[in-house]
Amino acid sequence: MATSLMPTTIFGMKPTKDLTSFDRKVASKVFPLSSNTLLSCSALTCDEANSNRRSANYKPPIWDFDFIQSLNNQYTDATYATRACELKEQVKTMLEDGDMWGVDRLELIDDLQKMGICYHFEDEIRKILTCIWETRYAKKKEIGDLFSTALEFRLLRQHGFFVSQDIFDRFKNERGEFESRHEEDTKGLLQLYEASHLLTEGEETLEAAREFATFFLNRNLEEGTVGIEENLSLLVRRSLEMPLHWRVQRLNARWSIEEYGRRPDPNPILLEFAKLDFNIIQAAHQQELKHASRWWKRTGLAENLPFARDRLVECYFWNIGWLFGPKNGYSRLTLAKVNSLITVLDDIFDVYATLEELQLLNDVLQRWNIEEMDQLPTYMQMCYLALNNLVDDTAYHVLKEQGLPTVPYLRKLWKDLSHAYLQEAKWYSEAYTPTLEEYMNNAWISISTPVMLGFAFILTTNSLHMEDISNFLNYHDVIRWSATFVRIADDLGTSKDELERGDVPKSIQCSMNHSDESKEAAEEHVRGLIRRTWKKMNRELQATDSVFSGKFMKSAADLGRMAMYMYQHGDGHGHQNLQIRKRISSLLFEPIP
Ligand code: LA6
Ligand code: MN
Ligand code: MN
Ligand code: MN
Ligand code: MN
Repeated sequence: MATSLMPTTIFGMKPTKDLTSFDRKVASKVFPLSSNTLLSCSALTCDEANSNRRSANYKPPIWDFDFIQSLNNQYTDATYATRACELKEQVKTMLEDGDMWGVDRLELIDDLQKMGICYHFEDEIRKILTCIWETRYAKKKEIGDLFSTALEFRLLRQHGFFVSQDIFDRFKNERGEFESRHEEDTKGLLQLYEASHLLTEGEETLEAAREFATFFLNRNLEEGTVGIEENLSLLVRRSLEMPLHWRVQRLNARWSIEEYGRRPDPNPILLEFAKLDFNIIQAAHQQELKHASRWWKRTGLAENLPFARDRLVECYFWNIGWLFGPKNGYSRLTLAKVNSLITVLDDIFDVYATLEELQLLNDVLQRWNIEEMDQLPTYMQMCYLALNNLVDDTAYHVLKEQGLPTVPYLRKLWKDLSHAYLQEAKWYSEAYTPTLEEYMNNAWISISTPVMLGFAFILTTNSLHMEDISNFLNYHDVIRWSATFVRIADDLGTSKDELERGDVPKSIQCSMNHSDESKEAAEEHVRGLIRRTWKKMNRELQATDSVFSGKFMKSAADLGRMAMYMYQHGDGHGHQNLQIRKRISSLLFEPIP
């Protein structure tokens, strides 16, 4: 038997298995051999604990500290901002141009949205849509073809104007089916498909529209129907992969700008403005990332807890998706820290710690008495103190900005997370497979979405009140729906690796276990859960009396969209697959030429 570097019999016990070099590296860092720290190994001996530890073998980060600090972006220069201002005024004039009535103007708004620059023109867009809604819908005037009807329907609903699904009735025959003359109208079908994803529960026409459009778009692509030019077929393929309504605007912007540039007659002003604005925002993101990476290095967590994922860039990247806008820099930065600590804490619970250590950690976290910290093993102390510091820093910021004491509320978010994590660790140790419902009742918290949305709510709400915060902690359904998107997307992308290394059964396995489904059927089942949840989320997004502000509702939906993007091709958060590397690189590091 090979000799291990760890003492074999500190408490008179032999390790049950040899330590790998990885274990040794971890052990020597996490449990330096002073008598003081040995005591902190709690009930188990270090040997026994270490021999039971799992490993996920996470790779080092792709983009390290030096790379991030060396980023040097010309677009922070004021001359670019000046040019952007000029262009913005010109685009505004285009929008206000009275001649451009009808479908052209709708397409312009759609292009502004797709290219991620509509936030500059919120007032103008609202004015136009109000005018359309008042003239057409209030007065029930005749409307146009499938293409313009569907486009108008989508834009109006996106902006909170109610339009009934019944406007699609005129495209149906007497049997209530969509008429066959639309089957070849690929452009119209594409708009119908996009519009149909704004459906809410019980909207059968939109459900039928989605099926009809999906079927014939696929057929037309396969048959290469005459009239589909290359650009249109690219758009169709991309939408079938994921509809526009499920995509985060910022993450889709680069692709859309490039697509716009390939059209036969792109407007040069619009194109220049979209590219410039994209690059200016990217430069601001890089500045924020530099701050975040200096913080991450200062914590020393990556070196001291080498079993955990070191994913600062990914953790920051999440937030460019769901916390958009020049005013949200501080929130994006804070949430990068939150995500990094969630990721470490999750690996402590899922990979590294023993159940006894986790029970102790959870006890200490629930009481949150910082003086009890020394009961924990050193590696847990580091995570806990980093968490405590982040909570205090954030609360200090909120106190300064809004005059409100938020420490207990921010702590509560982490306590709930810890509680849900421990539940999973117990299930794992008992080899218990919950039903899907039982699993989801815990898993929407254990995916950490309530923590993220809670921090975002407190940081981004204008004129916040204490009662708003305590209401938040009742976790309205919206929080759960957002968390459902993130949880299911994560399970679809990560559960294969998780089960291989040993982890609690995830949604797919829970579903399989209790219904004798195949894996494919179970995946379809949980994808169905995402679809059903979208209908509820859409209802709330379109409501005029939502409990949350429109801005916060959009963030909650965007966090779900972000997860669908991160896990679209597997584990984009932990596993560094090629697709996510390219995505992060093109959005965060490479300006549009
Ligand atoms: C997911 O990892 C992870 F680390 C997160 C921080 C959650 C997703 C990221 C967000 C929402 P993993 P688990 C920023 O797949 O153990 O290990 O809950 O999460 O399945
Ligand atoms: Mn995990
Ligand atoms: Mn976990
Ligand atoms: Mn209020
Ligand atoms: Mn997972």
